[in-house]
Amino acid sequence: MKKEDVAAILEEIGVLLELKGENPFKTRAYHNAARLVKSLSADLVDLVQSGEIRNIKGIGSALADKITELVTTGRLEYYENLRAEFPDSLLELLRIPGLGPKKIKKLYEELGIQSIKDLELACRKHQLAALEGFGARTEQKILEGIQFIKQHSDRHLYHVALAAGERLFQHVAGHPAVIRAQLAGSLRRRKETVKDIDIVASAEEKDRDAIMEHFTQQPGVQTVVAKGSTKSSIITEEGIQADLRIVSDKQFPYALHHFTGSREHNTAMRSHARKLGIKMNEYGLFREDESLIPCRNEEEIFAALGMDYIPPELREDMGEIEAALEHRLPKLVETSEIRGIIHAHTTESDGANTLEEMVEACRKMGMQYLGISDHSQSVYYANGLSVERLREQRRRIDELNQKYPDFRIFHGTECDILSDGSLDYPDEVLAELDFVIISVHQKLNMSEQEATERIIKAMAHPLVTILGHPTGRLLLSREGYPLNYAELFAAAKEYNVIIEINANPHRFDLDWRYVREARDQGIMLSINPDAHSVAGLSDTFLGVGIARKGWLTAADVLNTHSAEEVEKIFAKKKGRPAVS
Ligand code: DGT
Ligand code: CA
Ligand code: ZN
Repeated sequence: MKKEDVAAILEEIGVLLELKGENPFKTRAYHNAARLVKSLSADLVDLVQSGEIRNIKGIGSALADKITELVTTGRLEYYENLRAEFPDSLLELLRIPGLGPKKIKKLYEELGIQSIKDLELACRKHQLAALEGFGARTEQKILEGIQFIKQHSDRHLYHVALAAGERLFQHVAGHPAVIRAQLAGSLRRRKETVKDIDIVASAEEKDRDAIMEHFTQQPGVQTVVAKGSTKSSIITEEGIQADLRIVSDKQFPYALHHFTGSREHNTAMRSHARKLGIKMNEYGLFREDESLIPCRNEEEIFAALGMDYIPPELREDMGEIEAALEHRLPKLVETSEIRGIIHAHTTESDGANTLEEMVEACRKMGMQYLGISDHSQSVYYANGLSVERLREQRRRIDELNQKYPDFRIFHGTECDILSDGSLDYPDEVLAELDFVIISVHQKLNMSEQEATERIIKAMAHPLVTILGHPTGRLLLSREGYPLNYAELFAAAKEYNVIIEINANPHRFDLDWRYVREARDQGIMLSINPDAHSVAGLSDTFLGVGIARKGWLTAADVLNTHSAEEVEKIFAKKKGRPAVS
């Protein structure tokens, strides 16, 4: 059993105990253990076999027993018994924004609500309004939440689809008769969410059935939806549909371009081609006499239409065709250009790894610097740092900076924007830090005007360096608060505030559709993982995809700059010269 699976079960036990109304210490122990297990760098099986699992801080002996049972037998009786106490569909309710175990318990016990369907009906009959702690407004919010879930239930987060897509792609590409293969569709365009996985491959006609057999019979296939010699569809064990299309090798570039999309890009490409007297479709580029314009790869397709190569991320019909014709596409930022990581949490607040572990991991990744930003004092549920603890952290960071002259740790904070737009530490404390990220975590329920005013007021504070996750959205589960982007960007420009592209795949916030506008206004962006563990640091690279979709070059991104340059940018904001 993988540590992710163990962690998921521990997490679920925590929730089930909350549904039972167990005491908060007990439930929290499970949630904490789940986080700990997920972030373990050592192999869980080794830890269990050596008994070392018992020495890990935060895992008591009862928990160690349960983890051992899970890892060695693949089952846990305690968990199975707990699950049996509630209907399976009850846990679905957790996906609705604003509904935690406490509220669900009440709905279940007092109204007998067991599923999303029950809940929707109860809201429509206004049965919730009568319950203590609920009201007409809650009913409305819940209905909106259900609507949101329905709209998004057929989509998947990018990183989940990518993991499945990579595995399927490798499997297909590994077949000896496959000539070329590539991931296409929204995954290749690095969209923030993905409906289904598209793979395009080329092979001789005689080999296609065998390749399709290889595709549909592989391990980890839940259902075979369709099987033909040019197209097959399966559903993976993650519940994601994947389509494989096989074409001749001559056709491959055209098919790859077509199935990469987007639909809107394809339509615009076709109408441009038409102006040149060329017909374009998934089978080829054709002159007026129906003869094929031969292209060996996508580059040659664009060249045949008088365009520079358009990277897949830009194929959204947002001006890329005109730019490619006029040779003014940007040189998009690349993963290899990332030189440091900003926005990381440690065990001091709600991170799973210590400061030292985060630094060590960052150095191993070949980074030059790390910007630590734990939560601020009023975020009690994430163990936000008091002023004393923040200063103590500073001392430890200074020591580590001494120890590693070739690496730079910047000391910052993810400081809460309080409901009135003020910040969560006094000015003299903020002034001691190298950088200040500001974020909204509490009272997210705001109108566009309220949210915009609150954030702009906070950005106006002279010590603010970066605006964190600007809308607070959680992809596929929570819509962010609405913002007036024109006003937001004007303020960021005026107050010289960098805007974060939060690279956590649940957020990807700022949305790429606005990234380009921010850049055009002269605002710098920073690709930040918001890492809560060592593993989370590499989310930075997922964020590069979003930056690319936002047309960013390396120069537009804070953390492609050297440690010295970043120090200067931070110091300038504070109106004083860099120290070193
Ligand atoms: P999604 O929804 O995340 O799966 O997004 P895509 O872009 O992967 O969409 P999908 O899987 O329906 O189709 C893959 C690509 O194939 C799409 O981006 C463009 C192309 N395509 C599919 N159907 C059509 C169509 O009816 N017209 C055009 N022009 N292109 C299409
Ligand atoms: Ca797709
Ligand atoms: Zn945050």
